[in-house]
Amino acid sequence: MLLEFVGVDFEDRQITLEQWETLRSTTPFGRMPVYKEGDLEIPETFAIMNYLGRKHGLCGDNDHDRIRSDVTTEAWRDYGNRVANTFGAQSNSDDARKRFLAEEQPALLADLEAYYLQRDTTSQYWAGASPTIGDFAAFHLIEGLARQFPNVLRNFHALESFHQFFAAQPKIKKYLESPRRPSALFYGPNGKIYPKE
Ligand SMILES: N[C@@H](CCC(=O)N[C@@H](CS)C(=O)NCC(=O)O)C(=O)O
Repeated sequence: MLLEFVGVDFEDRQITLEQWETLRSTTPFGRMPVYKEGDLEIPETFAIMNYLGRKHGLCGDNDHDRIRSDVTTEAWRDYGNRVANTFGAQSNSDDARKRFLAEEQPALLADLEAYYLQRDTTSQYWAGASPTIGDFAAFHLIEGLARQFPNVLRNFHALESFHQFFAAQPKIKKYLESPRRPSALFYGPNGKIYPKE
């Protein structure tokens, strides 16, 4: 999404699980994603985002905005990890999943929204007056949330409004409407993590 936004030509090389068995040992940590550009090979999502952010001016214009962008990125990443741990682990009971949706998720989203509302700018970006990688991290997770649990965002008007604002950025809008967009942000046969059917 970040590469689409800055308008760089790239190949999104998605692979099958079968191909992964052979490729795994060729990656630095046995994990995807890996970003390649000439001789550069960067593992770790946020190292990749930071590299692209620095290269394309999406890391904030001053320390204040840089910090807000990083905090936004990390806080949404934590939220994403909680979702993945709750729904990804086979061992989790249905009760644990229901509890996450009823209690933990609303509390996490309330904190994230409170942080968003603390910004000292009239722009709708998370950090300063222009886009930063924090916006991409936030949008990625909010977009997943909107697909999974469409009703939840209705309780978080500021997050919902950011979601609409960012989705309407011309480059993002074009990407979201294109076949280049992956069909599932999370996993499951219908792109749903819960309920699975
Ligand atoms: N910290 C890494 C985590 C990467 C990661 O866990 N990737 C998973 C997919 S989301 C993976 O490659 N799993 C395949 C495997 O472990 O074989 C990042 O943020 O990029």
